[in-house]
Amino acid sequence: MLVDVIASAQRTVGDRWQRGEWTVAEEHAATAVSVSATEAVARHVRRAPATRGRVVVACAEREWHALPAMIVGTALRASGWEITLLGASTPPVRLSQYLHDLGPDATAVSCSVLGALPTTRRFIEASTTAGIPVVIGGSAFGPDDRRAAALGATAWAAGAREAVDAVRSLPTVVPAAPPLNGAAAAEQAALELAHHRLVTGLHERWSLAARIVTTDRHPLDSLHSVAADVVNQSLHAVWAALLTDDPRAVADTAAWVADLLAARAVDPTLVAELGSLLTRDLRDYPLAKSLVHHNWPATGPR
Ligand code: B12
Repeated sequence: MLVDVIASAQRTVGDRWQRGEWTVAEEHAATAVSVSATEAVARHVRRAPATRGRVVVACAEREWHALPAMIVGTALRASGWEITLLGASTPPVRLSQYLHDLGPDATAVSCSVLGALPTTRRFIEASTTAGIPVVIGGSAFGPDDRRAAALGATAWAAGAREAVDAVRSLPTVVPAAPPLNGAAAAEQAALELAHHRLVTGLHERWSLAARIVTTDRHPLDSLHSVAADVVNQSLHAVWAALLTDDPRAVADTAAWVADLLAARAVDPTLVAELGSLLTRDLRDYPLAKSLVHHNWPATGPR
């Protein structure tokens, strides 16, 4: 039910927003129904006694997609684990406090957006430094365990059912996660510090800004809001590719941008234009610049 009905319905909701068929308000209304349905299932599974240990289920800071964590937490509870669900966007220091107070057998971290991968790494550090294994999942990791392994997670799983198997097979104690690739991690940290400046510059120069129409009826669905998401997501994709050594984060985000803009009848050459602007604005960050240059498809002159 959770995976086949709710998770699948939510992906349809996202596709409809992406294609411009549904407004943000419609997306929120549908998600509220899914949250209520998941809570009903969670109440039902809590009636059975917990027969295994405890798992802390959390979303890293900057991650507002709380429903995937709820679904995975409910699936774990249904298979006998006691769960503590921390909800959306939890600061790493708060996670550390919970780990200290509860001493769980495992931490499960859900991450849907690429921009929350740096804080997910901090969660992995907090958990493994305490010897507690950490299983991670969510759409920010893509289709396989490459990003999860690069971030030092103990395990990755594709879905809620697989999460149950993964938690069952975790070791009891783990060593601290190894350090990340120094040069790439340093560049990602520098990009995070410069994020506001880079976003402002891209907004000023990307021609989509000049074509913005904000409707009174649906201001949140205006091109203005979509352009803001696109610029943010594009820079976050570069962070993700740097931290996880997975350039697919950049290529996939370029494809997502192309879909999003095509559905809103935006001139397709603006996708390539954004790629060129990114390459130019990232000139002081050689690894990032090269990632965009090689992975953002040039659909027009560069
Ligand atoms: C609802 C929703 C929101 C809601 C979330 C509310 C809530 N209470 O959760 C709100 C409005 C907050 C939101 C905000 C945003 N969203 Co949003 N959102 C969605 C939507 C429609 C559904 C999310 C969901 O519930 N999915 C259902 C879950 C269950 O599916 P799942 O992620 O695949 O989870 C499965 C596996 O990944 C795995 N799994 C998940 N977690 C874990 C954890 C562990 C430990 C394990 C082992 C496994 C595991 O198991 C799950 C079940 O099988 C998705 C569409 C989509 N395709 O998911 C977009 C989507 C994720 N959002 C998107 C975007 C862009 C945003 C925003 C940036 C834009 C905006 N302005 O709205 C912000 C970012 C906020 C932030 N910083 O986090 C994009 C991301 C695009 C991309 N390429 O990364 C998507 C894909 C929409 C789209 N088609 O473009 N969003």
